[in-house]
Amino acid sequence: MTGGVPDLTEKAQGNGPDSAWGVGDCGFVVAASRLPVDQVDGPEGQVEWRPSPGGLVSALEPIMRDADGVWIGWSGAAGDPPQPFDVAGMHLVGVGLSADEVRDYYEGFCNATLWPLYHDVIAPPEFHRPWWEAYVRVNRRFAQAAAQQAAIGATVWVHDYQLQLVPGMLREQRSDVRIGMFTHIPFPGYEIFAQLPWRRQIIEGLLGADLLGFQRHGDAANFLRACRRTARLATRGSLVRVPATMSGDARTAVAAQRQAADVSGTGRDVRVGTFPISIDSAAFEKIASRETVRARAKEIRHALGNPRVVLLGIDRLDYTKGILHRLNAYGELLSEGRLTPAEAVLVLVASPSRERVEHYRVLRDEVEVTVGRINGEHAELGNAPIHYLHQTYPREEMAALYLAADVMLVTSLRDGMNLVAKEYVACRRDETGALVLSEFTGAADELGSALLVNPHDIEGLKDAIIRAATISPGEAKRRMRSMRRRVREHDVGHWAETFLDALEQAPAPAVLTESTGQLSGS
Ligand code: GDG
Repeated sequence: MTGGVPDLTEKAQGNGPDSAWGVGDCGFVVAASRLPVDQVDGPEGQVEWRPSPGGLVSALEPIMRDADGVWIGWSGAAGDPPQPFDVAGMHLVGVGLSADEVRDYYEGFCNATLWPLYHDVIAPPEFHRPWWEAYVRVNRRFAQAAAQQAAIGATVWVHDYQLQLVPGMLREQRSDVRIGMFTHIPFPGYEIFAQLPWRRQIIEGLLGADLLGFQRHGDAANFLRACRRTARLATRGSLVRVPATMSGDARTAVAAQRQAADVSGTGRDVRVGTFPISIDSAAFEKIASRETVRARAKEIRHALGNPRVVLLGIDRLDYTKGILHRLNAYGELLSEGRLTPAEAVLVLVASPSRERVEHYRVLRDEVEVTVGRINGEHAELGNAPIHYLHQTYPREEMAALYLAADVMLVTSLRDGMNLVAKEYVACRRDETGALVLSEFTGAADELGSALLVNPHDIEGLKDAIIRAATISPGEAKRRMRSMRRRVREHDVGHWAETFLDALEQAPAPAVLTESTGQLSGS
């Protein structure tokens, strides 16, 4: 296949539907925890849906339209799901979550167990059996919805850590479908992953896919190691060759490194690859070149007092993003007089996120106390060194902020990719600006011309901020040019295309020759 659209005429050889859940008529199905829409109030108070801005939607929208695909997801509100509906040429099918499931599955197992565990336990993960039970229940509901939509021989693309059991559950019911799974967040080292009481079930669930995609080689390697360790712990399990690793990016010419591991006893080949996600670079560039957006960027600088250097951080307010490390480094630079509030201003956009989860509430308090302390110590009347915005902005305003900023600060302690770094680069059409980028982001693998930092090393971070704030136009241009080339050529369309191409090349779905061979005894 070329062009990223699955060949929907292909049918699995000799595989009748063996599903108690039924069979649909859709050749391409996406399952992601959220539907790609936001609910808004219509003019007469009626419910309306608007496509939510985001890279995944813009990458998949054309593919969904060409393939007449269906997107399965949760609307974001507790209660019954909406009836299937169409938005922007996409067919959307809602999966409902009760209020208890929002608490136990979404806020609990997804955001207070898996999220901290997969981000190297920056916050301690919590393990609760009722949360796990809700995770199993909701994953089964998603798998069932996918089975009911997928035609015989369909391609099903499952997304992220919220749905790791879906590939295995779907495979049990539908041996005819081709299943791809992409994990947007890191996959942790085995010593951390092994803490999870349900690690074996997660590995089994993931191995239901034909192709598993990760952001970085390290994530894929961690997953393979978890497979091998899980297999070793199993008391039985027939010989299988899984998984084979491959590179999702042919142009980087990383040779496919085939590995064999006796893992699951499923009798199927599973492939594992690295597919770094990206943004719709052309769309960002276009927004950033609009006259209104450029004028807004000037207005922002003016509102900040036209300082010599505008520094910018934009993140969801999440403990993985290293917001406190960034604040501490900036605060020390002010205390030491290496930066003054008159010459440098930090704009800190921290969009509200997961506000009902305890760690997020604590983090918000810590960030706000720290901002208050730094501003209290260093502000002059009418001249605050930090402009803190706990708000969400339209994409145009984001682009204007990117244009207004001389220095972009991305200081994540752990981040699957970090799209903000790529968005900043895409907006800098005049090749100015400097990106300070944590080496613990997936983006650091691709944007080697950024000023790479270890955010735990506050002295190193301070030096990098000063270096970025005083960079020569020539050096900034050289660095930005090379990053822009990468982001332009490897956009989100390229990502989706390479993943779907690789999925199509995975061995054809086969009738299982033996039992699904559950691993046992971890
Ligand atoms: C996960 C992984 C991986 C933020 N505030 C506003 C807003 N945003 C947009 C940004 C960017 C997106 O949200 C955030 O993406 P990141 O990649 O930075 O981070 P996560 O949300 O943690 O995403 C991450 C990603 O999945 C994709 O695989 O890169 O590692 O953690 O696009 O622009 N957008 C608007 N207003 C805001 O106020 N419009």
